[in-house]
Amino acid sequence: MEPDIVQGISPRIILHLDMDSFYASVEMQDRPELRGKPVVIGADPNHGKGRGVVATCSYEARAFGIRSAMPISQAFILCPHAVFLPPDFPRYVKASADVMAILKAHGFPLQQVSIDEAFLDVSHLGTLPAATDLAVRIKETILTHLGLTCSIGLAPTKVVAKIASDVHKPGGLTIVEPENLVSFLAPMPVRKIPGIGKKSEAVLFEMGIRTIRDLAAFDIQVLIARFGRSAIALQDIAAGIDKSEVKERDGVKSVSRETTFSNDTDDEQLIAATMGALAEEVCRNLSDESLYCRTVTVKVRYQGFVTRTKARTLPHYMGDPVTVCTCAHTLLRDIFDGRKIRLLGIRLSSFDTCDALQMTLEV
Ligand code: DCP
Ligand code: MG
Repeated sequence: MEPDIVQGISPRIILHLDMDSFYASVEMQDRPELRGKPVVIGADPNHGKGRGVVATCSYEARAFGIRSAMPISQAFILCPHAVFLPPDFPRYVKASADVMAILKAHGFPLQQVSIDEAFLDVSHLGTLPAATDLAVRIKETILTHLGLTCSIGLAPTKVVAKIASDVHKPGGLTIVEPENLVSFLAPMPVRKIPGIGKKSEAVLFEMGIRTIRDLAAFDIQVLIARFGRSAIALQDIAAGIDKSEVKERDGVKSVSRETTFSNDTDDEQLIAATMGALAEEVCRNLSDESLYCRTVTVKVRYQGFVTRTKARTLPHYMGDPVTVCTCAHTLLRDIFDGRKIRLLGIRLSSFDTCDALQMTLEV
């Protein structure tokens, strides 16, 4: 198949932006005395006995071999004199919203994909030089207004733009012209393809597939036998074909989860356990979307379909199941009237970031 350049149709121009060492850079911006130092954000190292992992670290700390998701005890061994800081999530959510506001101001379709990265479809600019000018301006604006650096990739597809933004980190700007799409991808290790993790990489290695070129040239029937129908999309990506669009999403209003008991109940233990499970679920949805909330709402439907809700807005942003569950229990106590319960639900709202899906999941 031909890569994503069809004669007569202008190739799309997709911009992918990813902030550099995001949490660490925000801390270094807020505290100038940290700049230039190895800074590690994550669990308390507790003099090398700490449990938990590194969330991220400054590029100065990366020079010592420290990486995201590494045990904090190992990071302490690699660089005991690093500055270790606990994460300040509400601060990062605010910085993320500031970055997204700068991106949104240009009026192009925007898709935020994590706390520190987003796609913009800038095809309407018409030419790569115009898109490059915009990328330079975005980098300058983020640096001037927020004191933060980012890396940008410009390419005809989302996948290639994302791969490109990572090539010259930190502070990079990598442009992949449509005619260079295939040669850009070909020598890269397969792991560079978003979605190929350690496990898939190992399976591909076993099959003798190391580079994206190897993947593009491999017998599709053998790939399908091993990976199922998704092998077709995977091989397309390896060949530079990726039609996925930059999907604008409505601002999230709430994240909620509710469950209907198989039999109406007033069993306190069952109600408490269900509330705990609901709190876990909604908090997982929240963290999947990089959100924090302030308002917890409990919904109770009694026998006979009478429904009551009660909400409480906390003074601070939070997103952990313990806080949510404690708050939900207090609210339930306030509205519980002794009747048997048919349905129980928790909703979280008042978010500090604006770009995510509206989600209501039925159990
Ligand atoms: N993060 C985390 N745990 C991970 C990976 C990331 O908590 N295992 C958090 C901290 C990061 C933020 O998400 O600052 C963004 O993730 P990135 O993968 O973009 O990493 P960084 O922005 O920190 O570094 P880079 O410059 O490589 O993008
Ligand atoms: Mg980043």
